[in-house]
Amino acid sequence: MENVMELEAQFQAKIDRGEFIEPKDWMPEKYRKTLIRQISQHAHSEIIGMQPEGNWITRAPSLRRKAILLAKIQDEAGHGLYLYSACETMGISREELNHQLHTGAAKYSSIFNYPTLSWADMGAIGWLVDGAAIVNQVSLQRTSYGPYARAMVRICKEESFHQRQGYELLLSLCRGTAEQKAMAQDAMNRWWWPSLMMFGPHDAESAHSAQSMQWKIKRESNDELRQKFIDKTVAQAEFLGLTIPDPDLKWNAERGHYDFGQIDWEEFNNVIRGNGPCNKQRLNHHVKVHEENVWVREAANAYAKKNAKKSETLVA
Ligand code: BYC
Repeated sequence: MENVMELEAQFQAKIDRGEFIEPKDWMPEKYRKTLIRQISQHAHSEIIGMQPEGNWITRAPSLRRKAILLAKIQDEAGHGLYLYSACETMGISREELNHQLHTGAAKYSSIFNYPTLSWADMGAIGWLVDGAAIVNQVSLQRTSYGPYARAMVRICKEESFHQRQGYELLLSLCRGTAEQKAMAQDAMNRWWWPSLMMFGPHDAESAHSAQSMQWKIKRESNDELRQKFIDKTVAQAEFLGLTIPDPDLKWNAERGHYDFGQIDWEEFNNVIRGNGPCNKQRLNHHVKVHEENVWVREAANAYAKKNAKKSETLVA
């Protein structure tokens, strides 16, 4: 019988060879727990992330914009479902995952605790929030856990449409009246810094990074991904004619990257501890809808049971 240390060495060697870990493979308990934490946080983010945008469906300024926004929000629901399924392959139930969200044991992305105050926010979320999410998720396409990596491939294709629709929305506003342009700038001012916070704390402060990098759950660090996002977004802001609200943002030829100002980590910590502007509203809404829709889950379970019985009878 192989001992745990041997199994762990084989597991790490497999990861080092660049192979995927699949649900039935042996894995260290901490690898399983880390992935449940990260994938469920990711899934909850997709689902909670529908709320700030859902707020604007009835107020979209045209049928075209409404159709695009609806399609995007439906995509987020789909992303949540792929991710919950990937998470369930690690031996945890959907019920337990929801329980963890409702009791605060599981987090969701800090970004969704900010309010959406104007129509331009739909553009800023698509461009900046989905833009930041793509940078992170492209990297996760090569994460070591097979079901998570494969979910990311599909999600990234849809996210790139989301990012473009947000950019196109803002471009229309920026080419419109002075008031529309000001609305776009106001959205940029409010969403820029929270978007940078999506990548998590600095590497030196990141509790999980070292282990997650060794297991190739994370392929690039929080700071590397944040820098990538900034570097590719500055020119896009310039094309829109919008000013990034950071007086310290400056090209550094020596580094080949943009330097940027201090992130307000106190604000970030406050938001992830549950005290951001909309934390309570977001969670209460999720709990309320979850309770109201208990009949849907009961009906789906009854239907599945009936079908299972039918196929049992057919086999017999
Ligand atoms: N917000 O050691 P660290 C979307 C927590 S949704 C909240 O660096 P890790 C979209 C972290 O959990 C996209 N919490 O952690 C949907 C940890 O807390 P605990 C969502 C954060 O995991 C709708 C502690 O801080 N994307 O695209 O190694 C509409 C220490 O951090 C945050 C994902 O979820 C945060 N921003 O790295 C539009 C991507 N950052 O559990 C768009 C998947 C950190 O120890 N996740 N924390 O108490 C990841 O890539 C990684 O989990 C992170 C953090 C880079 C976020």
